[in-house]
Amino acid sequence: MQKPKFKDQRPNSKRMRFDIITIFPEFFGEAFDHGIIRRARAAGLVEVEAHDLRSWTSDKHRMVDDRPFGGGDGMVLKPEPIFAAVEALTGSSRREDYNPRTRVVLLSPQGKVLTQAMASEFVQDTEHLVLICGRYEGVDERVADALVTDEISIGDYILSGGEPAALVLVDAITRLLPGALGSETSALNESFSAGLLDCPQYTRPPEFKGMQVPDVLLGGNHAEIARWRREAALDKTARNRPDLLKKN
Ligand code: 9D3
Repeated sequence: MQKPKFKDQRPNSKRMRFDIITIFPEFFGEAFDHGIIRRARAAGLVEVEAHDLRSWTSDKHRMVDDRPFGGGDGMVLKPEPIFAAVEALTGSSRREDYNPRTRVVLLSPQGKVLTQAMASEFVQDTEHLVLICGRYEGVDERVADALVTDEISIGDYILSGGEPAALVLVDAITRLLPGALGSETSALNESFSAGLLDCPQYTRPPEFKGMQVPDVLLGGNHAEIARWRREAALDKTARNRPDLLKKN
């Protein structure tokens, strides 16, 4: 076997395509044109496209929703346009037949709550992510049964639809792709202080409107600075996220 002459500069090269199915494609506007996501797109690490669910309707009124069987308020997204969309984007409307590196996510209040570990898992084993944005009172359950590989919520509060959640998921995943940040340094820092909130940060000026930057940060004693930061992070975590300290 031939020995490579150079180390691979991108040993964990990962790319990801996101297809978002929504009744409000214009919601996403310039959302992917800034910061890390813009740079990742420019570098060819990610592709993101929002698709209008109505383009997969075939009736005159381009209906995407209907009244719930059994009665009740509100409307339910009907299955046919969503099945057609997923079939067009993945090649199949049976999740058993997707490419193993394709996942179809339904953003819904009934989903598993998104965590950093779930975002990392998507980066590890997925290259094509199809995101279905829920709306109204819900989505016909046959979508979850036949098409969806992962049903995800972003937290315990009520949104008016899945679109903001899709943005959150694209952002959380994209910044983990190798090369999207100045990655080595930043990924390292995140595991370094895992389980605690970040410590407070200050920049110039050292006094602003009578408020002082802590003296220890202005001196050069790096051991003292490290100890101050650890304690400040613990203090902030105890006050704002006591749940993080009760774990482990
Ligand atoms: C659980 C609330 N439902 C009771 C009748 C109604 C309902 C509220 C909001 C049904 C759908 C929605 C729209 N929300 C989402 O599609 C959604 C969501 C959310 O509301 N919170 C957190 N994560 C997500 S991901 C998608």
